[in-house]
Amino acid sequence: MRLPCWFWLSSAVLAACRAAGQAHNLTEGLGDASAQAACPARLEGSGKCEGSQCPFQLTLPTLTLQLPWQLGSMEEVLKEVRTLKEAVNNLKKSCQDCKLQADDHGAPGGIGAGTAPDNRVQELESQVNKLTSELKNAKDEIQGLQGRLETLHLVNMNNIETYVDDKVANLTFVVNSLDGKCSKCPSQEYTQSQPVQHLIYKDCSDYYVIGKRSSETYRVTPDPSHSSFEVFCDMETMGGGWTVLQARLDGSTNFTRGWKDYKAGFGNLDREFWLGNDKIHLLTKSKEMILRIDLEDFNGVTLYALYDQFYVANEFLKYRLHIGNYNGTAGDALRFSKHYNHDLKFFTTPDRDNDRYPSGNCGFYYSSGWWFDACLSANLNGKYYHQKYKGVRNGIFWGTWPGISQAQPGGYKSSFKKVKMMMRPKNFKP
Ligand SMILES: [Ca+2]
Repeated sequence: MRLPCWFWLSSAVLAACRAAGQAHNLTEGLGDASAQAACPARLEGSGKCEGSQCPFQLTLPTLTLQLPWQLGSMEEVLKEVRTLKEAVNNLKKSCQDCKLQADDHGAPGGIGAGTAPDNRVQELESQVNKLTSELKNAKDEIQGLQGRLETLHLVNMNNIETYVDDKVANLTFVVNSLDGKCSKCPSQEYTQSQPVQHLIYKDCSDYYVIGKRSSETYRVTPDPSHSSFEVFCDMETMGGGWTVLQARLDGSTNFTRGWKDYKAGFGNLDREFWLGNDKIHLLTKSKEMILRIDLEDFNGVTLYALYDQFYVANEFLKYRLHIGNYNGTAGDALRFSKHYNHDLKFFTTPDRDNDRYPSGNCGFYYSSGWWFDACLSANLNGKYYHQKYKGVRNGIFWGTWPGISQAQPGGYKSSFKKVKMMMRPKNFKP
């Protein structure tokens, strides 16, 4: 049994005092003072009290104890012991956790964590088995390929060549025999005699190339970025393949029109018409064209003019005319003289003055749209007169026509029965 500290101390002090008291008795005569000095610890009553229940007060002197030096290292050892104890406790706890987990995992038919790992393991096992089997197959295949490769190594290149030659010879024979059998096929005869079909017909010459020989309307697409349109094709004159841009024959169509009409075109393609400046531009832009003009007067005289170049610019450039060298029988009225030259002139209509005549509009005076200079030596869009006429020369006019220059200023002016303007690619060979 462990006693409280104060009890141990008081006992020791009392024992010490008893020893001092005995010594005091041996040395009587020293008095109270010496007795007090011999035992510095005193036990005396504490304050006022009654009876025998008075508490005592113990006064102790200063006490110095000499302890062995090993006590210092004791503290270190105790610290280490405490650390070890903590470590042991932690290990114990870990072991308990392990045990609990092991119990959980071992529980058969449990839910949650108990079944999933089991299935997962099975799944992994089956995957491993599958992979093993695949690996084995691949190995077998590799072995097989290696075997074939070795065999191929043994094959001589000459043998391969011979083999290929044999096959080619066989194929050639088969093809030749098939060719012989098919030589009378009607479809092949057709494809051999027919030229390659055009996907786009830019002008009448393309229709001529595919065998069209009838003079009538066809649809052409000179520029795929613009819509296609109908034109009249002359497949007879000088070999055919002509795209007609203007025709006069009976006066059924009025040619006294404004800019918009000349731009878009007007009239009837089977009779009298102006194809339209935009279309003429596209046609002359798509290929290098030549221009042919056919004229017939009321006396039945037919003449022609041929220009080895023909181009009409776009609307922005006012449909400017470009013609090449002349050839023919009707005379070069378009390039009559230095002062009367329609080449490189802009298009003028009664409502749009682009001519070189400063005092007025040639289109207005001569009742038509044309590439007027200042003003004209030719105008194939003039009014249609069924016979000779007087007054302003606003009829169809070709300045180099035989005898036309002999007409008196106030006299009758000759007219034309038929006019046709048409173009064809320069390199076209009918
Ligand atoms: Ca003018």
